[in-house]
Amino acid sequence: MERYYQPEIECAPLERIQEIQNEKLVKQVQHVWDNVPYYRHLMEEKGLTPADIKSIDDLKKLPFLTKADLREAYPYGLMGKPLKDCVRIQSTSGTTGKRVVAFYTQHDIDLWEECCARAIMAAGGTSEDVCQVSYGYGLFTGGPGLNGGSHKVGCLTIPTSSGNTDRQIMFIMDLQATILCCTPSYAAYLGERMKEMGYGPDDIPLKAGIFGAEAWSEEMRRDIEATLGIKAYDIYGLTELSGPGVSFECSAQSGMHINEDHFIAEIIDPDTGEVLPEGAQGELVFTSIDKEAFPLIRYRTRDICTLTREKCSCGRTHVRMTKPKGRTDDMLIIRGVNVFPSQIESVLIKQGYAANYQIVVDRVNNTDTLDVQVEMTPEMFTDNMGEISARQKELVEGLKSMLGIKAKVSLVAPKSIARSEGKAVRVIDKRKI
Ligand code: DLL
Repeated sequence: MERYYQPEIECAPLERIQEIQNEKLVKQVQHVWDNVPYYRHLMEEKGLTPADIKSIDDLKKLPFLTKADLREAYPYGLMGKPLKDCVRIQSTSGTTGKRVVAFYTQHDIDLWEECCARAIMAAGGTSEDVCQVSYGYGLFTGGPGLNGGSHKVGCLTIPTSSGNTDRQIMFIMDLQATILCCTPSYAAYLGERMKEMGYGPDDIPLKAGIFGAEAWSEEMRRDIEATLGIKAYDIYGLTELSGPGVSFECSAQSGMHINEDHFIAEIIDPDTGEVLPEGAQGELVFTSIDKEAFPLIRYRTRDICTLTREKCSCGRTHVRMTKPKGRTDDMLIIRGVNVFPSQIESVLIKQGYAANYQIVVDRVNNTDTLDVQVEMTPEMFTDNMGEISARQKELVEGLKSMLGIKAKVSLVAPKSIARSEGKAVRVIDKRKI
């Protein structure tokens, strides 16, 4: 049986959703014009005033916001409310530049937690469930977001945060946790550790996992589902817009429903900025139409995906996005060819490896090199060089046919690649261009 947190809005007819979006967009543009001089200036540069925005059809007239704007306006330049009305910040790790700091009023936090509650109920969660939140707590949005959602659903919440894997497993087993929330790479690691401890899928009380914050393949999903004996649901989000729960999967496990009463999604051509039709692949752009403290209009996420309004078997009507294929900025260009780490991962998993790998890109004598280091599973581990080189050859061929370019493959011993408790670091690009 499909469960909904707010069925009247999650299953509303498209006309109703558009009505809500029209109304909220007009209000939001006025709010930003009145309170965010940075964005007002961008509108003025285009000769726009709030009177030009009458409905979602006018959205495309508005200027984009990018990560560069967030950096320029850091820390307070995009705030829509005075400090006295804000109650929290969350922040990204800042590994690719200055951190993003997002602000929240209590209203913003309530809406964010409702989005996470929708995701938990879509994964089958009820107040009978024991929900272990193993995303990091603190500045990262994963822990606080799912924690709040879990409370709203009424689950017994175990706020383990990330790390201390054996303690995580102890809580899952002792408290009979039924829902696990963490990154997919950490879920795979927990599964690996539980297997080593002798727990099979039938011994593990979990029934569902809500995994996101990084790209993961369908093959990895099947692997995690088999090891933990669960149904694994994807969840997407970004700090700039609130955190997890911008979109989430339902029982159909076929794309993530975007919470369209809070966020308007567009797909654009990343090179020209042109809005693309439904079904086309491009960069995902969001306008937050409900946020007070950090209202972003036409924010370019750099995530690449497609949108569909095809009817979903779960009964929800909100538009679905595909799993992000990668980011415009984690797309590697190797010898002129666009390569996404997710493509490499799907070849590895198809050939029986776990998702323990690292991609090292370098430039030697002006030529790009691609070195894929992947762990053998304990079952395939051997010191028979003939066997290893046959496996390597098979991988080189699989990668060549997926990517169109040749990669060097190094098979390494089980457990030699560092595990991650949060987002996994998959790519090391040593090129200095
Ligand atoms: O990762 C929020 C989050 C926490 C989402 C927990 C889901 C679960 P940031 O650290 O700001 O926020 O990173 C946002 O992570 O633009 C995507 O590139 C990537 N990302 C997030 N969810 C997914 C997903 C959180 N399900 C950036 N699949 C986004 C692929 C994802 N990529």
